[in-house]
Amino acid sequence: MSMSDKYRFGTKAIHAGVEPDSATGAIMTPIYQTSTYAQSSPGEHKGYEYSRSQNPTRKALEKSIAALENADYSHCFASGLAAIDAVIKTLKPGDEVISTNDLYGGTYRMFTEIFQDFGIHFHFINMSEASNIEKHITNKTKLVWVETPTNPMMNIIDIEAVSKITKKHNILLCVDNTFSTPYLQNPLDLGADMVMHSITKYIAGHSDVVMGALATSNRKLSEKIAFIQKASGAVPGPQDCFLVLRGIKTLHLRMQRHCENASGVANFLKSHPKVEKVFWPGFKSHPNHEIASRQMHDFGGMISFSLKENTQEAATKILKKFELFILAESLGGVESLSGHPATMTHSSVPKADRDKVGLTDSLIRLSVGVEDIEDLIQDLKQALS
Ligand code: P1T
Repeated sequence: MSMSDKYRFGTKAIHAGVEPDSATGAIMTPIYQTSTYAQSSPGEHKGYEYSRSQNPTRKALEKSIAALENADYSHCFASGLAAIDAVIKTLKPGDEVISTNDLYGGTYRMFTEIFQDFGIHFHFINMSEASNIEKHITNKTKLVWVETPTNPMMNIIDIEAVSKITKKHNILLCVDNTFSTPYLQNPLDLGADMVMHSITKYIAGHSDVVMGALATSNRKLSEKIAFIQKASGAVPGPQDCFLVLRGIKTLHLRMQRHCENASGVANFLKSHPKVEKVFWPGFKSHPNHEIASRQMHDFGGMISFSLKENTQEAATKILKKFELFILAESLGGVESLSGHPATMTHSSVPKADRDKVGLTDSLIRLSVGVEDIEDLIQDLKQALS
């Protein structure tokens, strides 16, 4: 029986992939800071030849992530974008991808400014209604790219409904699960073929690592990804793998508090007179609240909100006044962060496209950390006053 079948999430977070070191009994996975491995005779070795291909610290992490996502295989990359890059490299010129139209700006930039030039075509569409996908499918469609909740509008996409469509048409479905984390949502259990993470965020959890991962139970797909990982070479170093292994041990505890605090922050913002709209899937009024309640265990730690005074200046004023919500790119660390998507994370998305999805100039994104909620509310009160 595998770790995934036998244990619940918190137990897997602490134990999956990790065994006492065979040489010393060390409880924590050693940092195998080595680029290469001795061979007793050409081709005779202990399963490790060169650290771009395999490294024991990375292997422990890959096993852990596979267990958390109920996957058979996982592969780690030097960043979230490097993981996405590997997925798109499984395609060929002429292939088409259907992607959600509201997604991390860096993913959009890679799709439109790198891979489009290699002859891969991307259709960015609204996936709030999964059935909308079907009308964009052609015989060249090879991949559907889903991010849910989306960055930064917190739209929810019905993974199970999308997977029914992709299965019917024999198309691969990959879900960027960064905002949800495997604690809140397991896309493979809902029918996706592959799940992608910016490990940089909640999984590492302490804003000290940049890393990405893919997980799948499709052996052929895993072999393709392993080949690209080795042949393109965007692998993480063992020190970073160690830090992520440590971070994962508290993923379930951190996520509980992130969700609790985000709920408090969302409800505070909703009743504030300067706030126009709060984007958070936990509200019954969120258009896909019912789907979020079904496919996620809770609603996560990310919130966006717009202001009645819809200008960049109004947003900047608030962002500069925050004491705890530090103004910075990224999300998912223990500390609260704030961001201005229009000029920061999503500046590479053209303004017309930003406007289409509601990413207005006054939109502020919060990554709600695990501090004391009273202090976070106090910080919001003073910044909005
Ligand atoms: O930064 P990196 O580890 O390469 O991951 C890229 C990425 C992929 N997918 C999602 C949903 C993401 O949010 C990100 C990175 N996002 C930020 C840096 C940000 O501030 O939104």
